Amino acid sequence: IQAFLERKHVLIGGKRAPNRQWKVCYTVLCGQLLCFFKNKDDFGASKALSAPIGLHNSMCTVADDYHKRKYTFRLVNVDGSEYLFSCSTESEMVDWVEKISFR
Ligand code: I3P
Repeated sequence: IQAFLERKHVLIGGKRAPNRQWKVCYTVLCGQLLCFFKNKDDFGASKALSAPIGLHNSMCTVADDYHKRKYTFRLVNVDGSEYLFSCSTESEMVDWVEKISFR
């Protein structure tokens, strides 16, 4: 699964992330990693935008307590980092949550 998603870094190691801006990322689920690129061409060229997120022991759920955006899911990692991802449609969000959870 791969698509443009908006990403917000909420926590780093359990602490408030300094840069909390939403950022558009071409996001690719690749095995145990969630990888980020500027666009599809950069994905093709393996030119990453930022470090991937390791999904081993991570938890992915619909962020139904976040009301500022629709179709947002949350990814919480064992290392205490937390991210929000905003999708375009509900079905897209459900698809990401299922694929990340049952990868
Ligand atoms: C952040 C930006 C985010 C916002 C975040 C702000 O400010 O406006 O959109 O998250 O709020 O800190 P800046 O652009 O100056 O980095 P939300 O969209 O979720 O409100 P937060 O600090 O309450 O997470």
